[in-house]
Amino acid sequence: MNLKQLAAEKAVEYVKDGMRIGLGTGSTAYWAIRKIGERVREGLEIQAVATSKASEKLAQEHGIPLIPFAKLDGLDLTIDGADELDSELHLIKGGGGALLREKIVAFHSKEMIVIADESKLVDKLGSFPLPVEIIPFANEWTLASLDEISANPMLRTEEDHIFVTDNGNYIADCRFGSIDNPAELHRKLLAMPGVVDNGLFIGLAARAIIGRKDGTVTVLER
Ligand code: DER
Repeated sequence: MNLKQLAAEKAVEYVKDGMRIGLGTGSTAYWAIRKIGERVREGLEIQAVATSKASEKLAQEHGIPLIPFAKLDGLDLTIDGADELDSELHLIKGGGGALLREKIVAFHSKEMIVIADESKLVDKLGSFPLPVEIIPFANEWTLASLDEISANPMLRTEEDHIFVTDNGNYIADCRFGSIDNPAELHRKLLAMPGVVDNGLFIGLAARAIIGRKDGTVTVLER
């Protein structure tokens, strides 16, 4: 079993009958969706929403019942990965380009459990470029605004074209270097016209489940 699978399957132990679940996005969340699908086939009764078109497709393939947002007023638990997490469970997410839907789903969940292999643990956020979702309109000016705050933004591309998120937006991968105050940077970015959201998840995750190289799993709590 790989470290991502180890963490993901431990997190799925927190899923109980009757829960409304947010399904994350990425290669770690993949294992959680697989395991939830297995338990659904064994009789687990849950309702779920997905944080990306890719996870929606995966959930359907695994027989997980997806419910329209209009029929739910929130979620009990979201299980999702991260690109980096620090000791206060501040996260950088968005490596897979799903940060906006992931943040909305996490925000409306009673609990968010982060799942990761131990390589994602950092003392300070910022080694991983911070994904910032921006609208296409005047993106050149938004990129210039990001550059003015030392973001060193790079518009994300996929093969030979600009990467477009599930929401029709672009992603600027920003290299701030070590981020001393993630909460302050998060606020500064949200105030910038043209920026939709960013990959800093502050105060959303209460628990992290980490797969360790020695085959153990540790649970970190804020
Ligand atoms: O795009 C995302 O936010 C993903 O959750 C990402 O941060 C983690 O992806 P991984 O599990 O494939 O490393």
